[in-house]
Amino acid sequence: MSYETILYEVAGGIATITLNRPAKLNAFNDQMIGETTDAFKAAGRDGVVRCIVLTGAGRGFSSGQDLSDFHGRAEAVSIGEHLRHGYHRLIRQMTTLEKPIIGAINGIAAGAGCGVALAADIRIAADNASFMLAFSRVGLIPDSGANWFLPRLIGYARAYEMALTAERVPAAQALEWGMVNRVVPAAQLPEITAAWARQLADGPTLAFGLTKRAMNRSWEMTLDEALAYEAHLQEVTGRSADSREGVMAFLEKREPRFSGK
Ligand code: LHQ
Repeated sequence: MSYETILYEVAGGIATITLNRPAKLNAFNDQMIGETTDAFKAAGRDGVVRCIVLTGAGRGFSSGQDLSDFHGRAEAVSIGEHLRHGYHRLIRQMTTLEKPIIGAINGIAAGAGCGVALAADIRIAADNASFMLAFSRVGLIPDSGANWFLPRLIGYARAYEMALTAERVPAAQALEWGMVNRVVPAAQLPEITAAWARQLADGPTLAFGLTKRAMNRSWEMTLDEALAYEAHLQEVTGRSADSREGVMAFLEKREPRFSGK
């Protein structure tokens, strides 16, 4: 696959997608939205891939919509259509991809870049990274799923405050609020992300994927519905090779060797 705005690499069962427009802090133009969506689709379809890492090149994760790109056609383009055909496809591709996605947040994640960061399953942030709902600075409401993800992660009052102030939330604050899973020294972000990705890629991928599905669907379910759905999915994992291997490994007092199936 050849991309121009992102880098896509698969090694050792880990797909790494690097947003690669560093001169603009990896602002999203149409091509980068499309290529990132395509890369997630490819990672989902590739049976070899068992974990995906999303990060940014240079000093930013992503500064959101490329405003210079959009400005020129703002009169002609419907923002709603732009979202529906662009960011929404990307966000859905990420949330329905049944493999763990790690967001390695290497710098600022602003606007739609913040929404995309929040669509990852877990986030490891560099200690100099930050999150910013920049939208109100340009007279917009948060989009790219931020209105959905953020109140669930950090609660309504903090999420709304972020939208109102459009101020940067530093990594340490994001950790305290529950927006990220870990904060690490910036220089160690690649190595710590790689170690975590390795661990996930060696795990029971089917179970990891169905856990993601069960947790994401739980938001729209009653407890009874969620219990029924869990039982349904557990029928699948319970018959899997990795479940057999996990039980055997326990009984034989050794580490499991999961195949992902
Ligand atoms: C940029 C950008 C950028 C272009 C930095 N675009 N060039 C959806 C649908 C449709 C329409 C609109 O929006 C949306 C969703 C959204 O995402 S709305 C929110 C869009 N994003 C923003 O409003 C953030 C704009 N950027 C900033 O406020 C700052 O750049 C931040 C706070 C992210 C970083 O500040 P600094 O670290 O001081 O960096 P910088 O501002 O110097 O940026 C570096 C370069 O990147 C600079 O270019 P230059 O040629 O002067 O070096 C910026 O112009 C460029 N850049 N963000 N979104």
